[in-house]
Amino acid sequence: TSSERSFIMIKPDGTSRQIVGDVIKRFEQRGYKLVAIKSLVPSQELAKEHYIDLASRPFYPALVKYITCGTPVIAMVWEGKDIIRQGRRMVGATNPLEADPGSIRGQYCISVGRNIIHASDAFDSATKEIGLWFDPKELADYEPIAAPMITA
Ligand code: YYY
Ligand code: MG
Repeated sequence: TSSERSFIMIKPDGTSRQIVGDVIKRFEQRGYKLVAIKSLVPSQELAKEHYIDLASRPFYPALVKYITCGTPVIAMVWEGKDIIRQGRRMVGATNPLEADPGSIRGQYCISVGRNIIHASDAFDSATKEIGLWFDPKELADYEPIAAPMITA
């Protein structure tokens, strides 16, 4: 639906490598609406909970360490038609070596352990992640002036 929302996060390597502007530009220019954004260094607790489904995997401790390394992440909520599925396509495959060259991972990285960006993978995970990273008061409700030129 047009009000579908996804949680998109630039990871510490993406912030460090200064691809923040490009990521935002891609989602803006595609026609998606930025509903919330903040820069923060996540706590261990937050990072662990975000990736809780992967807790039994061997890379989990290294993943949490990387997300909490001290360089900020850029947490965002984007909204628009099919944003969850399209966000995954725009981000590209988990392993950047398998990612489409036009995707964000396919353009900017080569290692699964430093793949620069996160995107929710389904409606349920998007709902969970948005609730985990943002207070409801932080989610803006507004209409971009170009909206009728983006969705008919
Ligand atoms: O959703 P996505 O980020 O594409 O992949 P997930 O399977 O949810 O894994 C989350 C995160 O874990 C991935 O972006 C990098 C890391 N990871 C890893 O370091 N090594 C793996 N073999 C698989 C995932
Ligand atoms: Mg995932």
